[in-house]
Amino acid sequence: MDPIRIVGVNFSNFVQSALLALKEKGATYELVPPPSALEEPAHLALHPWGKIPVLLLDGAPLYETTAILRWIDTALPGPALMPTDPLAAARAEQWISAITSYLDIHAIRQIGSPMFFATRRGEAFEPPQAALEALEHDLTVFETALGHGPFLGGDAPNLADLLLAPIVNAIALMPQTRPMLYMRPALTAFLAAVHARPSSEGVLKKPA
Ligand SMILES: N[C@@H](CCC(=O)N[C@@H](CS)C(=O)NCC(=O)O)C(=O)O
Repeated sequence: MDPIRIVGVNFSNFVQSALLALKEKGATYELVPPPSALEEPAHLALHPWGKIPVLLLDGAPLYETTAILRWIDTALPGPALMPTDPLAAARAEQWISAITSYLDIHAIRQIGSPMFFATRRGEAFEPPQAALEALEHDLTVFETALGHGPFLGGDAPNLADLLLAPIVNAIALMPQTRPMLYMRPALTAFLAAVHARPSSEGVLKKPA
């Protein structure tokens, strides 16, 4: 088998989740850049919706982050990243869906991404008020969920935690959202626990 390749860039939260999962499994991998702009044919041949990450297995693409995470967890040796208890597994699925359907949209698609590209163009960016309000709500829910932490999975991270970690890290890195995170002790402890794991080294930029 060829080495596991992740097509993407290291500042994407979903790419970071895939890399964290591979590192938690102790797997070796290569992060390779997309073969073209995401909307051009070479990349669309790997991901028809023009997104990252894509996992390349002997050249064959697997896309959508949750599918990639599932493959990493079930195909590779190393610690299990999903609970076996049916209710705990369903609870982790609940968080995976909430993170990708709500938190990612408000924190990254509506704030982080446009801010990143505006900054690259040398332009100012003010997060939309509606996105900030929705993010407040999301963070309040996750603050309660992490009450028995430090992870959603308890003492060790599960796949939901690996999706949550890059988004919470991005919130900590952005001056406009940072206070919303550090006013919440469970989310603050979650981020500290994420950075205490070797898997985060070289994947997640440490907030100052
Ligand atoms: N549903 C996709 C979403 C992936 C996604 O939105 N990736 C972002 C990077 S974090 C991306 O490709 N953005 C580029 C774009 O939308 O043009 C998944 O779960 O993998």
